[in-house]
Amino acid sequence: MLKHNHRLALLTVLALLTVAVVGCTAAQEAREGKIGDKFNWEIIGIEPGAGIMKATEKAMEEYGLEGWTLKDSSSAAMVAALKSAIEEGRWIVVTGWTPHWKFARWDLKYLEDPKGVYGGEEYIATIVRKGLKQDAPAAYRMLDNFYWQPSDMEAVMLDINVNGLDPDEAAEKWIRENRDKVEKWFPEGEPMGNLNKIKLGYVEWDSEIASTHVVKHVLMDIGYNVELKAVDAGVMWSGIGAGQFDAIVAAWLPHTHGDYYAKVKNKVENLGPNLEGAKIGLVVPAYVTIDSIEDLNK
Ligand code: PBE
Repeated sequence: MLKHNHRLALLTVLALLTVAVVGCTAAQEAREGKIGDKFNWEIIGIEPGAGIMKATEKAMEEYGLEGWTLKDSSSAAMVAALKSAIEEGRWIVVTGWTPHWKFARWDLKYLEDPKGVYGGEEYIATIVRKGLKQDAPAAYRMLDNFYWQPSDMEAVMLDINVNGLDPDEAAEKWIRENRDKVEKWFPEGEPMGNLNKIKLGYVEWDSEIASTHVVKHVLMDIGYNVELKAVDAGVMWSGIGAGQFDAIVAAWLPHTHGDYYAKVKNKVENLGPNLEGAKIGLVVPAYVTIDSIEDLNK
């Protein structure tokens, strides 16, 4: 009886293995000779909570990218993967966004998105907790006034990521060199208020490292103590909603962080764009000879 059972078990295992192997071969055949081979069937992503990751999952569905995986990593690891692929002339596709210093460093292009999954032009907004206006009127006014150009943000990012400055040095340097712009952000006559320490939440995306450090140093120039807290995207949004942060300058709207924003909308105050002309999408080196996300299926 025992023997019989053993044989049955063995046969079942064999049968399952055969199904698995045949299945694998079918999947392999479906992928054979396709463009995905040139990319190792991988899209190099960033931190799991980023809006661009959710958008990319949706894009993979809508463009029918079967057999592809979206690799979680970090913004720094994504850039490292891009760098080594370019050094070796390999094909690579990454989740990318503008403003970002990588476009100044390498010759890159966005893949066209004819289905509009990535949502077109974005702006980055400043969001504060309710009550900040009363607690720290001068800080509130500065945050409300904060507005700059993609080229400004890129200059700070380049100093950090290419010229080797640390984020505080890069922010101070930019402020020194752009006094005319920064003076327009200063509060005019508003009192400091009762709160002397301003807490800013942010995510360690290169763009947000740059903006948050610049705002930190301007608030310090006005006379506040400033604490920065690096968290992931979900915590940044729940934190501003719960009033654990006084402000964030990293709200990518209307699309990228649209669902995060919807959840806290009624609990926060939106001070509007601090930068316009932002964008997210899939990015490849210019030498990659395809132009559209649709081509990833060829
Ligand atoms: N990013 C940079 C973020 C917003 C800022 C595009 C990586 C995101 O996808 O959530």
